[in-house]
Amino acid sequence: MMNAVARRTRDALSDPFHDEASDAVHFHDLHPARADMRAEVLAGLASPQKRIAPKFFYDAAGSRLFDAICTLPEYYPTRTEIAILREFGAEMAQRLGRDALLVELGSGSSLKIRVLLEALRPAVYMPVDISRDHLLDSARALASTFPELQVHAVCADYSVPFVLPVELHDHPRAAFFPGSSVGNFEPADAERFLRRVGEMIGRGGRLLIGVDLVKDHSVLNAAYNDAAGTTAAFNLNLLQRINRELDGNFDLDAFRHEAFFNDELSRIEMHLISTRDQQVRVSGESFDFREGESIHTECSYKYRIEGFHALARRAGFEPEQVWTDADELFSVQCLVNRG
Ligand code: AVI
Repeated sequence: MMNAVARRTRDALSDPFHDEASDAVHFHDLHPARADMRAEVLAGLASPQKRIAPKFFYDAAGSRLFDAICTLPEYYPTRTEIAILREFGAEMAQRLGRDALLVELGSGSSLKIRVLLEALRPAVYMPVDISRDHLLDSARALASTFPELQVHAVCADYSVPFVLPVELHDHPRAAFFPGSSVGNFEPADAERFLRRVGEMIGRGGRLLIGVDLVKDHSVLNAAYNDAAGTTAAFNLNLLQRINRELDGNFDLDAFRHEAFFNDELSRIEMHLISTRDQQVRVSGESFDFREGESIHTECSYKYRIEGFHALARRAGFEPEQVWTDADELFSVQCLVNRG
């Protein structure tokens, strides 16, 4: 088992830390600002519609629960996207071109890119993730499976602008953003985000992006209300995290998970509903809840292909190709930056 704390030496070329645990991994720490969880949570609980941002789901327990969600029978996005990547990987590779500088945004365990790497053969794979240790472990594991691959792991918050720490002028640039994480942005924020990705990959750069599609509401509702209660546990874990990290006293038995498809806004909404009138203290401040009152914790937008194309065009991209499964549950789309 590798040491979780990397031993690092300086690399003369691009000034990353060269990870001695794996010859092929270069580590660039852009020192992402830590979210001010206390200020954000207190402001969210004080607003008329109480809210907590979904980025706070992902502490260690939340990340484990999310991994479990991805394997649930009702949660179709992960397995459907992987099947699309498997089936059409060669075509995707043709679109993106070999020998690219391939940036993966929010790479997590780098599981999906494994399906594509054989066909893609990028010059450099650059996973970007905010979670330093997880990023390093995944980058090392990947480098040991693909010993020829140069891996430049970048610890950064991809949701805010950052400059690529490695420039490869002779190689095309491409980005990979799977999982329909774009659906967790408000559409205006998704557009801003895509525009920034466009700036990062430059004119002519290609983005391969996973986008979840509008479908039968019963399928959508089941995916966020699984029978095993894993999504409920994931949602409620937020309150446990606040109790632990922000000296809160949420009674987890006095809140329940609720998720539903909001047809008008084309999004799944997740909420935590207070099951009684109560007062909760967080970081020394009090918040009153009425019975039935909600904390809005997540939006997961679902797109029609034309709708997503319109959004991509507003962000300076031209859609090139769309791959879907036979039931059109999920799509992987190739966009080229015209900006
Ligand atoms: C990470 N994201 C794309 C997931 C989604 O489906 O919106 C998060 C999630 N929330 C509940 N289940 C999964």
